[in-house]
Amino acid sequence: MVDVITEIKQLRAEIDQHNYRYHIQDEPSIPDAEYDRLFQKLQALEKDHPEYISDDSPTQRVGSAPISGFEEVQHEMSMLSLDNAFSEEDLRDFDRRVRERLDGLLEVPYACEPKLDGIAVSLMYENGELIRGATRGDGSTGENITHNVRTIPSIPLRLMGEGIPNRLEVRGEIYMPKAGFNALNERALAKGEKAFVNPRNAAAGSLRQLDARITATRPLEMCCYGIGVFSGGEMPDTHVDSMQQLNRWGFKISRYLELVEGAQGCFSYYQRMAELRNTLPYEIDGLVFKVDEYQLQKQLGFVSRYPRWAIAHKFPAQEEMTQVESVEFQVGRTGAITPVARLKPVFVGGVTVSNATLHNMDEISRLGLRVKDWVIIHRAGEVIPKVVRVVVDKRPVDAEDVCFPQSCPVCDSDIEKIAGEAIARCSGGLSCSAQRKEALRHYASRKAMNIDGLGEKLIDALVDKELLKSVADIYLLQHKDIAGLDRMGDKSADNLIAAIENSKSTTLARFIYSLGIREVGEATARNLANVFGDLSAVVEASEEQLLAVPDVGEVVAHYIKTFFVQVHNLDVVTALQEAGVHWPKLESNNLENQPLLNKVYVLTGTLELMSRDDAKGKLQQLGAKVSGSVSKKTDCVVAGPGAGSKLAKAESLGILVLDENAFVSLLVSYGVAAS
Ligand code: D41
Repeated sequence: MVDVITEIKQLRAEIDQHNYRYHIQDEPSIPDAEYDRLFQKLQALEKDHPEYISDDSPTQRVGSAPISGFEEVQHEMSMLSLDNAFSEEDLRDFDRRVRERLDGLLEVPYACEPKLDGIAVSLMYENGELIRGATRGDGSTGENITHNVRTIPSIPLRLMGEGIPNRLEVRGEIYMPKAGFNALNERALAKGEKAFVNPRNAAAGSLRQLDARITATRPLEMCCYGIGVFSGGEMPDTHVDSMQQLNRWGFKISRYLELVEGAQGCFSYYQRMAELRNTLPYEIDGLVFKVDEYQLQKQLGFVSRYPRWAIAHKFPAQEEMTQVESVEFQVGRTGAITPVARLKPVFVGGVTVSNATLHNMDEISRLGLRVKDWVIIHRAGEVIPKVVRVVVDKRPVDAEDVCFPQSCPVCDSDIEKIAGEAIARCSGGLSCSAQRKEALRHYASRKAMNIDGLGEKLIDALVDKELLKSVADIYLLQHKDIAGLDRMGDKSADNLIAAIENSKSTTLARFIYSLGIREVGEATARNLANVFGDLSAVVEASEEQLLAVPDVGEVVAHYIKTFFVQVHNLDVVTALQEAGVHWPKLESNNLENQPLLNKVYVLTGTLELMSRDDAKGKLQQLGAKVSGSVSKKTDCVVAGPGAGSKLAKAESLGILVLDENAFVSLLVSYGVAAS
């Protein structure tokens, strides 16, 4: 039987090890329940033997009693700032200055890392033990936040491993991951409290607590970016080696830390990270490039507060301010009435934005938005721009409340709003020209019946002239109806008639998709076609039978059933078939015939033997899901030439990667022809 203190120490070491695996390496080694048992055991032993409680015990992270105020901390070595580069040219200038000062060195090795959007801090360790945490402040004086940093799980209370120096100052960024930020705000709103504006403010607010028990409930993380004071040990020679050493001592470092050669290496890193930016679980506002070798850093020195050996390359802003000129209401394909903000054009996230959806009235109330308000627009990656908040301080005196229309703004039909649902709908159905236009647009779209030339403007004109009352009317159109409309010449009219004729020969999956049943997207349509094999089986299927189809849940099953019991819908389906729309008969494919059922595939790079849409269709036919981004859930990545960050990510996660030839062989092995 070991004595209590030995048992306590063993438990602490074991828990620290699991913490390290979980928070630093991102690879939990035991289930949460098992971890909780170890933790409770340690807590119980410490309760019985309070004389053995020590500051570095993992049980001591819950937060101590409130302090009365923040003390000032003088940094022993000042914490420098970062100069910014906003363009490729700025970065080239930086690299040129570096090389000039290094006697014309041709290629400088740079350490590259993401620039986390958080709060810079300094952590002081003496003989391996955390003795002080401080904010960067103005670089020479910060605030003592030891009580708060001690609650952050990715900050070690005691260093682990070999070669620990007598004194070590670790510098890094404390930030709040996006998911934790969203959850925190949801909790705040549910309690009627104010939400934080962004993850950075939430992190700052959490560190500014006098009561560490509050900080302990905030999802904060820390990632290291440098070393300050270092004595009584052997300091590595380069930035990358130092970071790896810190990682072995128990700190989190960026998984994207990389060593590249010269400005060209920095650009290529920039390109890859810009693509990854929106898929990261935390916000970054740019990248940091650092001359890797300390010897060279020393030679370069610094000017005022900026080191000459490092630069931050900022990404284009994803948030900008602009003014709402008006709020209009659009009617969608399913009658949903959506408020849209018309904005003074603003350049954000790489494009000029002049409209942003406001989703529904609840969203407008949540934002507290009035017409003429100044607002913050967020646009990240390819997503639709969003109004994230109103700048109330800038509200003009003549700002007006937004009035929801009393009837459909297009056809004047009554508006229906189901209690508890945020969305209001026009009750006019296909008698509402807006809904008819949307239904026609959807029917003719590329992934539906693919009628080239039947675009938005032409549909508007044909509906306004009452030539198109339903999608079936498309097949009654004649040359004379079209020529002369919307700048259509004879030739374009001929082409359109030919495209309409061509569209008659289609597939069952496309046909089902083109009907525009609520929530039935391409993948669901394909699954319905595969499972039922022919249209009458889909029309007649019960809700239970529909539920057996991959991707179809109760709500979707209900929408499908509702669609096919309505006589006017069945009339349109019959009219389309009578007009000559047809598809090859499919063998009804029960679920066992989908060998890739629920497997997640990602396509990247250029495919040379087939189009991306074809590859996607074939995978879906075999039951696979095709996703746009690589994650731990991905089963396989098909990579053609030019594949970039997705391929790199797949390789780093150890996911199966196929080139196009191997992919074609796979298809053939499942009886699917390559073209
Ligand atoms: O991720 C960051 N925010 C980050 C900040 C980083 N990756 N590296 C940094 N490196 C430095 C130098 C080169 C001065 C050691 C930094 C910062 N500084 C920094 N953060 C706030 C002020 C300066």
